[in-house]
Amino acid sequence: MQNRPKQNDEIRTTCPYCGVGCGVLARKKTDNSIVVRGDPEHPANFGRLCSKGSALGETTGYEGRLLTPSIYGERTDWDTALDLVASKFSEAIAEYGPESVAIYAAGQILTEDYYVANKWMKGFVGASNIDTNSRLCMASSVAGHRRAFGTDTVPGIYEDLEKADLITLVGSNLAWCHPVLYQRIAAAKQARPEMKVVLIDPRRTMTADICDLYLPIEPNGDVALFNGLLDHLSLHDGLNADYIEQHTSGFSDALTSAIDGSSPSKVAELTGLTQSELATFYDLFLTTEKAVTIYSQGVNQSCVGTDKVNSIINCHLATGRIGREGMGPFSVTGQPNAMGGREVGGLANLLASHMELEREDHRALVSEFWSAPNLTKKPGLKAVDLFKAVREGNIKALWIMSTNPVVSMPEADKVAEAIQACPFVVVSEVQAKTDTSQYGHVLLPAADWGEKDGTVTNSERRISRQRPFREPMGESKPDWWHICEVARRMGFADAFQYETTAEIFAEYAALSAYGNAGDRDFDIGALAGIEKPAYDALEPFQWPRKVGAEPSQTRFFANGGFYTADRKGRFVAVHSEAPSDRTDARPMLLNTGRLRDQWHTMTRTGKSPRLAQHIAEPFVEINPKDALVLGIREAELVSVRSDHGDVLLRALITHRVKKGQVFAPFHWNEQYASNARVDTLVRAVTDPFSGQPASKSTAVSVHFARMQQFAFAIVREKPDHIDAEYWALARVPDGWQVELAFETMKPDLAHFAHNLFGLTQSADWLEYEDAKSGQHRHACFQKGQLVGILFVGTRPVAASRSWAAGLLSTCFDEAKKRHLVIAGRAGQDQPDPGAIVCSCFSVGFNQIQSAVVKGCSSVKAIGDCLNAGTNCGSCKSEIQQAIDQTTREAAE
Ligand SMILES: Nc1nc2c(c(=O)[nH]1)N[C@H]1C(S)=C(S)[C@@H](COP(=O)(O)OP(=O)(O)OC[C@H]3O[C@@H](n4cnc5c(=O)[nH]c(N)nc54)[C@H](O)[C@@H]3O)O[C@H]1N2
Ligand SMILES: Nc1nc2c(c(=O)[nH]1)N[C@H]1C(S)=C(S)[C@@H](COP(=O)(O)OP(=O)(O)OC[C@H]3O[C@@H](n4cnc5c(=O)[nH]c(N)nc54)[C@H](O)[C@@H]3O)O[C@H]1N2
Ligand code: SF4
Ligand SMILES: [Mo]
Repeated sequence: MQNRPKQNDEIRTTCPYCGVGCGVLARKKTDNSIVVRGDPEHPANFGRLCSKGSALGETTGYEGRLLTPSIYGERTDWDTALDLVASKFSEAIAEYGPESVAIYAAGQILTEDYYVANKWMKGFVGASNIDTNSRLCMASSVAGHRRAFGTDTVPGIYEDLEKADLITLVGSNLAWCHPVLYQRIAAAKQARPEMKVVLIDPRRTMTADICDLYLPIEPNGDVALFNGLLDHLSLHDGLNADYIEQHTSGFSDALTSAIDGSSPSKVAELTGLTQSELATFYDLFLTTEKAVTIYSQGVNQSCVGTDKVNSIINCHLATGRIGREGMGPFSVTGQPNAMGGREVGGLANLLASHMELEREDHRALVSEFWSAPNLTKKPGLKAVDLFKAVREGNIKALWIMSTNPVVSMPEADKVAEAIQACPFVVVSEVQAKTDTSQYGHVLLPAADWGEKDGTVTNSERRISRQRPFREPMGESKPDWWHICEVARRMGFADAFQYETTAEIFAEYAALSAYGNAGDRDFDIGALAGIEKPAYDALEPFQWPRKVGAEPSQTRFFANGGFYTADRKGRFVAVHSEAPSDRTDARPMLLNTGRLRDQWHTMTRTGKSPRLAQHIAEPFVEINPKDALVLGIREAELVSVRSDHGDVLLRALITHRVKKGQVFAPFHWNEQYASNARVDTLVRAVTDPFSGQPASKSTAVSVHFARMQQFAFAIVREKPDHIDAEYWALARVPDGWQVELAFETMKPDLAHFAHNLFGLTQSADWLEYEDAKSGQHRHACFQKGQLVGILFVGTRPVAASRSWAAGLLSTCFDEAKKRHLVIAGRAGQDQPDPGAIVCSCFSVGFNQIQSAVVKGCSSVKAIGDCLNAGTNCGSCKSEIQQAIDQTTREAAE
């Protein structure tokens, strides 16, 4: 009885965020709020949770939820909405053919949702226009795996990360993006300090904290780096000739191609690394048998993403370091169910259960199994092409499910235009207003995490249950139900008669074993026909799990057995050059990615005050040398422009990025900032094999954005409309924080404050002005509470944000107190904790610095003294950095 579905009053479920797939114990309290903790028995996390997982309780409330279906903005009932969707899709198919409709979904729906969506589109609509945000995420890994292994499979398991003697992280900010895996590696390294960690990333991220060697590679220098490694292995007797001979094909072509492009000087040029840095890394890899190479979006999101993947896999095949304990290439998946999506064939070029769309025998099997009259025969449109087709008017009905493409797709303004131009758009969402849902003609409310029921697969092929712990809010229904109801109304009732997700899973498991004589690795036939009680009690397990098999750890390819026609693994000859679009007019390269405490387009994490504390504003990292040339000072605003759009961001001047490069997170959307959708800049150039966009390298120019006034406000109510050239909103306890800037002096600040605070009743207003410095303050109180406070100056406002946010919970019955707030130096009587480092205990940089000065010189000592880093531990590397910085500054 390891993983009971319930533990007293706690429900065992799985985190809805990243692909680590941590087990969560969730409990609903009598006031309906949710308390979570890590599941000590879940094999992904053994009780750990990161900052996002720990804050789940703050994000599951009613606020902002989509609660009822609507048509053209008018509330309606389910039957009317579903009838309309079914008839519009049917009409489009009848008039323009099955390829005139499409669905764009996400790795955040559950396997059961994914399975029926895929069955509906590929089996019954009869086209393959179902693509998902996995195209922006894992497609290059999928393509690279399929080229090398003949199947899309991650060969290793998490334990390998702990057992390895060398971990190489390529284009992965594991500390922030897969924090629990990072913590598992950190713990293993602490126990075995001889374990070495290498980071390969153009930008020095927090992940560097754990590393013995950091290689600041040139963007897209990865293929050259790994080609150089293959050459080095062959020159220094590092090959596993037996493995190459017995289990692989194509070695000599791959080596020739590697040698052609990788003279030492060429590698140094393309990677931007010194000969000595290269030699150190190459020798480490050469001499360390137990080597794991973890890679993520710095590899996948590139116009040479698939080649990058294969350049890494080539080195593992050449050394036979694959599928054995502590060894292997390891693509870490982003989303909670990116893997499940791949398994059900949730991309436009895949069929279900690792069957291939191109193979007639596979199509015949699926068609027979589904009794599908109309099985698709050819691949459909991949995400970027799909939205192009929408824009060109070729898609007449589009269904967007669980993704926010107006924020996350490259050339996002064109995507917005496309959706607006589409004759019929359905959006299945949990939030009432997103940048995408605002263009939906029909909105279908979806059950959210904690309400929905099904399975997800994590990065190590482990299938875990997401279990509900409360009823769906309002009239929301799970996504699989949306699809099945539409399918039934389109005349496919027999194939979509499911009452529960258990029935869907049982069918899916049966399909995985159907006609599978061992030529498909994805086989969970042991669960075919599973009944609901057993499904409800299902423990996390790794696939494959064939009929008769017990759950066990599984690895692939240690002894060959690939899924190619000759069962051999394939080396792929890859070439090193990656074209850049930099020009004189757009001389800098924009890199994009993630922050520790935000998730994607912020629709969930944006609700959490605790998470917003970490970084509350959209920003762009600029190297100090570039900032100097561009005349940009810290905290000023900059306009970042590409050939596709422009955004306005706060400048963060830092050595983390190299000269000529800038980095911006892609999280902010129109709900949280005036103009910070970074994907409006990103070019829609894709990898030729995977169709994955190159989201990490767009040529841009950066310009100082002159502002005459800057402001900062704390308000109790979310402002409806903000009349400022720049604004960014962040959640604080009991209200909102607003950063503002104006191109021209606001003539009437009192009026502006009135609008911002959204005040309708009489209240007590206070004003302060220092004409000499140009500083103004406006505060408004009602019934002894602050309604809002606005600080204005001609330079970025230096008031302590956490002090100001705390004013919302301060009692202002005394007039003196009110006057002090408006006239005193902001936060003068309070120590300013500084930028928040530990979100769990709200501990700031300044507090850590003063503890260091008082003698706390280790992360543990800081934890003992301030509690920082002692809950989820996601901030440990930042604490270490604060210690290092303080110690360095003291020595200078
Ligand atoms: N906190 C948080 N965690 C998340 C998510 C989130 O939104 N927030 N999202 C989840 C999802 S869906 C995903 S896909 C993962 C992504 O996880 P990661 O891939 O780790 O995250 P990114 O920040 O997108 O990119 C990783 C790194 O690639 C580097 N990079 C850019 N160009 C190159 C290059 O040419 N070569 C190399 N070697 N590196 C390069 C970037 O500088 C960046 O630091 O995170 C998951 N986890
Ligand atoms: N520039 C740049 N762009 C990127 C990336 C990058 O690194 N750089 N990374 C890319 C990657 S790897 C990814 S994965 C994407 C992520 O991009 P998106 O998928 O667009 O991001 P999310 O914010 O996760 O969007 C999920 C949406 O579904 C809703 N939702 C949540 N749960 C459910 C549910 O159960 N059912 C339904 N129907 N709706 C739900 C949420 O409210 C939200 O609006 O972004 C990509 N875009
Ligand atoms: S590492 Fe964090 S975000 Fe990822 S699954 Fe675990 S708790 Fe969730
Ligand atoms: Mo992703």
